[in-house]
Amino acid sequence: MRLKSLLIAAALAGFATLAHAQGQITVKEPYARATIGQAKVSAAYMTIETSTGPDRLIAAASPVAGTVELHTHLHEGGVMKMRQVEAIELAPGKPAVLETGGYHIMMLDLKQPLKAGETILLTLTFEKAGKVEVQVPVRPLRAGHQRH
Ligand SMILES: [Cu+2]
Repeated sequence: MRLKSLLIAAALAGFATLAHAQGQITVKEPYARATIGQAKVSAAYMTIETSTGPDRLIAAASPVAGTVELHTHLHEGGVMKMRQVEAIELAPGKPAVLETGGYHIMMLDLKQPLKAGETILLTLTFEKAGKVEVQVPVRPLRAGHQRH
């Protein structure tokens, strides 16, 4: 339900989506969080669509990060925790939505600070579609959106 309303909101807003299409995979609205100070971690978010059969995002990598993991957020006893996941599922009409408080691509051991306005390269690996390269703009952290 939440996904549906998000998509409708996006359609109503009518904003031009920054879409990267590669074969059957389309990545929309990718962005990564700028880092604060010497922080060595950040996260990337996006919506990933597939036009053919079901697929799974199984890995990600970036030249700016030593390690990149797929994460989700879980509520445990009223506390929000991150957990690594093996894969993020997607299917035609059921995009993988990576967003604040949900699935995200966790970049660890960053080799450089991520500054707003820059673009980083992420290589996504899908079980069926294989590798897809995405140029990800870095966005500033905003007050009230410190959590990832
Ligand atoms: Cu995480």
